[in-house]
Amino acid sequence: MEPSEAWGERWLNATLPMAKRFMTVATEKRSLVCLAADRRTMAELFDLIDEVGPFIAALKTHVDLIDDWSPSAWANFCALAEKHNLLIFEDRKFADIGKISRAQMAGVYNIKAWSDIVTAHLISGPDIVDGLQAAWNDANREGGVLLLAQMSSRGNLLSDDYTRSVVELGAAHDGVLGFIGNGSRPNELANLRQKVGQQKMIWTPGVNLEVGDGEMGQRYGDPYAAILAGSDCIIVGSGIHGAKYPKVAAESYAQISWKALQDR
Ligand code: 6AU
Repeated sequence: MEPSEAWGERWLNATLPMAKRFMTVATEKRSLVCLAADRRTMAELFDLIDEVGPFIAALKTHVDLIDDWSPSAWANFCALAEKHNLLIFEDRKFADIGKISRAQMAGVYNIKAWSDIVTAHLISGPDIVDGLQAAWNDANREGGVLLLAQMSSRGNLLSDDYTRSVVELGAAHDGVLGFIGNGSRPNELANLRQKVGQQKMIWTPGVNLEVGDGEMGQRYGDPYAAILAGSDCIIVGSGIHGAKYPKVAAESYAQISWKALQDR
């Protein structure tokens, strides 16, 4: 199947190259799953990717929680991601002013050199997106920013008014790939899709086949319902890496996500 057929309006309206790249990979792999690869050591990370790589479209990292991180190990990680045809999404949740966020894309981790996507809060205003895009530009790379419009954790401070402002500013910005929308509440996600319109993507954490409360205030909703409500990518962590058989779990999340895209 061609991505234009699988994605319909989303494909036609997308302007950022990274949006089309994601939709192409997701179509090739028949999976709208981004693995939240929250592993503490490089060895665990490599094992996990080797096991579930064929069933996912993107890898979400928190580069700063790995105990034995090194530039050479990370180069191997990037090569493994490429081998499995995976986008690399660093969930850094940038929040500072534009020029500092640009500088934070460099430093020890040098995120600008290997990330395809990063997350940012819009609390400091829209220049943060320009700062992040400038950093990718410095590295001669293309990237896309996902703005946190909602969060999955209980008691978070992202009010409806705040969400509306993030969507208004973000929808008009070329450097924005889309928004993080809360998967634990499919009705909130449907409202978000209405506000966002058809052009930008919505990526969704807080999903698990076992819906309900997770650890430390995390909440989970149903992955199929999230995509029907307008999400374009389910971000799954514990549902895959915490399963007894991660490969089997990844395969079922992939199948469910692909079916949901056909059904919506
Ligand atoms: O499936 P889990 O609960 O094991 O993992 C969820 C992953 C984690 C969080 O950092 C992330 O999703 N996340 C995010 C983002 C931006 O991805 C936003 C949010 O509101 N909630 C959330 O859990 O790696």
